[in-house]
Amino acid sequence: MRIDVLTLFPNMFQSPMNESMMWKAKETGLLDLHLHDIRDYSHDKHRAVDDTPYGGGGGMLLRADVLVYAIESVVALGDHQPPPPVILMTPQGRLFSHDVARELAQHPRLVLVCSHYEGEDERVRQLAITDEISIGDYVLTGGELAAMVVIDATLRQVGGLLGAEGAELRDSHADGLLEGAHYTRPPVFRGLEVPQVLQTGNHAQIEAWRREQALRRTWERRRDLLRKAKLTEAEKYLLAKFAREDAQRLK
Ligand code: 6GU
Repeated sequence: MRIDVLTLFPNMFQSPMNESMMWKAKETGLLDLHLHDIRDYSHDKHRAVDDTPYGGGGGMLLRADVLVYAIESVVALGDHQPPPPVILMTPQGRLFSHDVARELAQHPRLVLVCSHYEGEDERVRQLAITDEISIGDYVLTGGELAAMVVIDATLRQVGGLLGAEGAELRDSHADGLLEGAHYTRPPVFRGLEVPQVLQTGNHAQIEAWRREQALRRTWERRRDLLRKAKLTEAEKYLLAKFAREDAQRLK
């Protein structure tokens, strides 16, 4: 997958995109990452990219002429048909999620635009942006960290990055549930024992136990996710049991 990022701070990507899985993704050719400094597209002798807003109000905005020229130049570097989505990273965008990551992973190329300052001239959206993404309901000083979150989560959904075959299918959220507990050696640590069932080698039993743990954790922490999760009758029965246990505790 080719990803082009437009940013005022390309150096912010250096360490995060060159360690661990992102490094591996680049090494194996899964990720073809291109960083573009928006400032390089300014026609101004001071390389200015921002200006004060019409109507006042303070703060600075990215100029439409600079940013649209930058985006159109970068899109033209590839010859992908249809042209890639051009995604503005902004707290006003649609909320990023596992499902959005899977959707983005279907594209051979993405262009991510990192906003900064108080935002950008509205005409950038009208002329050059096809999608807007936010990674949560809080405001970051710029879109760079959000872009890195999107790149990481999206690449996880492109087959071949994770070592174990289909490991992405077992992630939290892949089936609408959080993951349950995991254990490795030692079998007893400070009096805490690895659950017996995991030490039996009975795979059917282990799978059932794991599913129940995932269900219990989701029930305890993110009940909102259960509304969308696909559950079997047996799992719905388990949820009813959790609810009864909660009710017992309250008595
Ligand atoms: Cl994508 N950008 C900024 N600046 N803040 C955010 C965000 C993006 N997502 C959540 N907060």
